[in-house]
Amino acid sequence: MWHTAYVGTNFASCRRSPGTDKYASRRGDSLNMIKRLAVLIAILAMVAAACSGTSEDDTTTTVADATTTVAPDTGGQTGGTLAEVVARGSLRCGVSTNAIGFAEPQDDGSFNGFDADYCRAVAAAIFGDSTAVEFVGLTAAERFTSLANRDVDVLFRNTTWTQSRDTEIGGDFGPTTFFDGQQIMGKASFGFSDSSTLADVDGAKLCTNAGTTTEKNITEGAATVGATIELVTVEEFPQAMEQFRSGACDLVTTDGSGLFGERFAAVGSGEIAEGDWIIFPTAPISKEPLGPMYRQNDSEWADVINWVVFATFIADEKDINQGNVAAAIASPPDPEAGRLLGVTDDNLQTKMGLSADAFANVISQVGNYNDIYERTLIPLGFVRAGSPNDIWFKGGLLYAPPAR
Ligand SMILES: N[C@@H](CCC(=O)N[C@@H](CS)C(=O)NCC(=O)O)C(=O)O
Repeated sequence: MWHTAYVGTNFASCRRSPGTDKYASRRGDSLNMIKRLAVLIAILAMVAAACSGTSEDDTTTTVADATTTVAPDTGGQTGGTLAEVVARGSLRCGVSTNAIGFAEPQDDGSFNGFDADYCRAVAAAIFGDSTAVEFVGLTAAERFTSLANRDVDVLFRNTTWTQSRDTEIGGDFGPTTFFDGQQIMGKASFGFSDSSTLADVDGAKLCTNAGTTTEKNITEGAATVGATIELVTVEEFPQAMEQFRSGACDLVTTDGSGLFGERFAAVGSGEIAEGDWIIFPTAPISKEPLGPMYRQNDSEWADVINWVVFATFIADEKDINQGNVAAAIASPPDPEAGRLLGVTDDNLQTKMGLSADAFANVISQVGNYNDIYERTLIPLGFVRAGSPNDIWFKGGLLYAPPAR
């Protein structure tokens, strides 16, 4: 039954391949018409091949092909996303449908959370208005197709940077915004404890969402330690939690951040007591560097996304935050801060198609990395100090090139 849900997604991605229409509308001359026909034939062949299979790898191939063939031919490194976003007047940002602390849907259609705030930061940089965002909640399985089809401009969607996503899927990745790792959650009443290991999943039924690194890690990991598991994949992670709650699944697995968020909410609502749900193993079973993903070969857009993220890191390094940024603009604490905030003659941000004060707007409207983390994750009990998500000179992995 669950497999059917996944297959449904696979076919949906095939149906959307009429993204070729977009390709057609972007090209006008006869030479391009010939190229278009050739591409169309190639796409039809690819679609036929992709639709004949049901594995995630097949889905992947479809997305990769859509990306590389549908992208407008701009003859270089500009995929046109910045111009498209500016013309539209808002950013279309792909986020999770519901990930506690990262992308929580609100009544007005917006989302709150760490990833959602990075969408707002990009909008603040481009428009000077952090509210100029159209949030698009996406399941894990549909996110890459959505990006390839230009339904969204960027993904801030708990997306792990992997080799195949960076290459055959047709994406590029910006700086990692959250260093994560996959873990498993079980019930203490079933005998799980903080010292439980991956081998302890032997014989268990595990739930997770489809189209993720999670599925592959647990399958490989369990096999490596000789554990036999039954893996149930659902479309959205909250459905996996329902199965876990009802006992239909013994265990759930995803990025540790997702499990901590779910457990925190369940304790907070009084559903469970502290200690009822155990997250293990203590050392995650995978590396999950989460960050922005956008279409490949769009260097101009990549610069914007990357430097918005770097700006939040650099401001954090200098302790320039939402509360004191006005003072820093009036009197920059050092020359680099002046450049970052757009108050020197360098006008660095204008070199990437933004206004000089683009990053000043990011910091004043959304905040630096620490502001974002404190607003969205600290309330859920996440600890930043001493984690990989701390700034490099405090022992973490966050490191930005100089604003020069
Ligand atoms: N980081 C992994 C997993 C991403 C993922 O789907 N995570 C879950 C748990 S945090 C999620 O986003 N759930 C929200 C949803 O399904 O909308 C990946 O990129 O494949």
